[in-house]
Amino acid sequence: MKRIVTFGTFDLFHVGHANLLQRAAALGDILLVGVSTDELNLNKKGRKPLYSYEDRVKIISSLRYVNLCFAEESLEKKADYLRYYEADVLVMGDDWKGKFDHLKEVCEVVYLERTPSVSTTEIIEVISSK
Ligand code: C2G
Repeated sequence: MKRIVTFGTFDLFHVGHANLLQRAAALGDILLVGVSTDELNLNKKGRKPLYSYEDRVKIISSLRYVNLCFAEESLEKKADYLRYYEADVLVMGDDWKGKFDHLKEVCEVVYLERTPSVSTTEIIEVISSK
């Protein structure tokens, strides 16, 4: 059983998120998703996501290619999460390319190409300008 782990906020869930999770799942047998908590986002981006942690987990867990969600409470704990969930592969979008190479000592690290022309930030900007 090949276990894939990925991390993200997945706020205002969109097709770029779906593509990433679907392609991550296709690399193995089980997909586990570390969903960043509201507090982590507050520290990281200076604001809480528009969708709460509970709602984001509900949406992501509803996808047929996701087996389990867990809370990502700290960016620095990635190695611990990967070991705890016995990850064979860490998958991230290529906006993170190179950032997690040090985790190659824990498991394989794969960066997948981002879906162009869609982002949570852009959706917020478009809606705010209406
Ligand atoms: N993504 C993508 N294509 C897009 C937008 C996002 O492939 N058009 C991918 C990102 O590369 C990431 C995942 O979808 O792998 C989740 O994106 P975000 O919610 O923006 O995640 P982020 O806030 O970058 O959090 O520990 C790392 C963080 O938790 C990642």
